[in-house]
Order: sequence, then structure tokens, then C-alpha cells
Amino acid sequence: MEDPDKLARIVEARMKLKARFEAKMQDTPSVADTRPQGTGKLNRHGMPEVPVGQTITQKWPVLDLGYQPDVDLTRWRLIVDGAVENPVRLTWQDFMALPQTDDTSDFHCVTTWSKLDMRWTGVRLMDLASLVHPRDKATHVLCYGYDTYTTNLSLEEALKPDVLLVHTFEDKPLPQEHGGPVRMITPQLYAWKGAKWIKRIQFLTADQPGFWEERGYSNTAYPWRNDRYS
Ligand SMILES: Nc1nc2c(c(=O)[nH]1)N[C@H]1C(S)=C(S)[C@@H](COP(=O)(O)O)O[C@H]1N2
Ligand SMILES: [Mo]
Repeated sequence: MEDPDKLARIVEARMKLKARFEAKMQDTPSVADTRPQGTGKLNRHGMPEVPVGQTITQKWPVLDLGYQPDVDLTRWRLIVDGAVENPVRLTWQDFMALPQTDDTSDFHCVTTWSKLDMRWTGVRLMDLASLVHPRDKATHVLCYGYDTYTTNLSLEEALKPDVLLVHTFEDKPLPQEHGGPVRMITPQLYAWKGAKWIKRIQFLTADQPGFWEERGYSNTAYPWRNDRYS
């Protein structure tokens, strides 16, 4: 026989349990939940302009390992090698003869500052990659700075069209303190993924952590997932 009181008690118990966990469940999205987190109008990639936990700065802070290498243009070289068919060692003239791209993008530092609308000129990593022909088994790059810094990226991130090796910022040579003569920028990842004073890009067939990645920074570095540390 059906017992309406019993059913009501069961439903009530379930509703109570649901209420008890509802707020907590909203704070723990599944790992597969990739909803972008942030505030402000949407940027060109459909992401909120200010990623979660970031504050806009007008100044441009300087972050390095305590040493800013001084690389004269006559001695500057960029090596692109590893799992590629056609490794190259470019001089400044070689580099400047490559297709040049202008782009305006945002810069998000893991230490919680973001600087918006930075106008750059440089060479797309994608264009450099097509010059060296990565092998089919290449999956990542490891970028090296003249200061011994390293950082790794998956190819799907490194080959995004806004990943540039920049030599010019707002029509002036990139200042040495910000990585001049040439640095990489990664507008859709935290900025530590862009090596300043870049000297070598090594294509890899397996991932290999860089300087900060070895010290507990996230391997993937997605600003809109608050993906700072591992
Ligand atoms: N060669 C090199 N590149 C580097 C770093 C570094 O110490 N050395 N620091 C990284 C970090 S943590 C950030 S946030 C940005 C800072 O760039 P900026 O000093 O121009 O603001 O550069 C990244 N690239
Ligand atoms: Mo950083």
C-alpha cells in the first residue's frame, strides 16, 4: 500500500541533503568544466577581459631572475632546432626579413597584474615554425632566454596566431628590461610562458618543464581557469 507520509519524508530528506550540498557543489565544477572565469566585456577570443584574480595596471612591471642580459644586435642569434626538418640559426637581418605581424593583445602575469591593449610588432611563432618544418612527432617547444630562463608550451598553444616574437612595442624597440631585443608573448596564457631575451626555441617530442614549471607553476597556465600553480 502506498504511504503518502512515507513518500513525503523521503522527498523531504532528499531536498534537505540537496540544499546542504548545493552551494559546495557550485564551488567544485568538474575537471572537464572549462567555463572561462573573469570579469568585464568579452575580448576577441570570447573571454572576459580581466581573468579571475587579476587587477589591471597602467604601469608595466618588470619581472626577471635578477639579471637582464645585454645582447648586442650584431651578436644576437635565434636558434630554432630540435624535432624539425630544417633547423635554423637566424641573424638579426634574417629575423627582420621574415613576415612581420602587428597585433594588440593583453598581458596577464601570474603575480595578479594584467596590462591591456599592448601594441606589438614581431614574427609569429607559427611563421617561424613553417620555416623549420616541425616533424610529425613534435608536440611541444622549450624556449630559452639569454639569461638561462626556460619555459615550455604545447604546440597547440605555441602556434596560436597571437603568439609572437616581438622586437617592437608601440613603435619603439622593445626595452631591454622587458626582454629586448626580442621576447615571446603568449596573450592567452600567463606571461611567464613568454621568454624574454629569447635565444632558442627547441621543438620537442615529449613535454619538458621549464624554470617555473619545475618549481610548482602550472604546466598549462590558463588565466581564465585560475590555473597558476600545480
Ligand atoms: N628570459 C626570461 N623571460 C621571462 C622571465 C624571466 O625571468 N626571464 N620572467 C617571466 C615572467 S614570470 C613574466 S610575468 C614576464 C614578465 O615580463 P615583463 O618583465 O616584461 O613584464 O616575463 C616572463 N619571461
Ligand atoms: Mo610572472
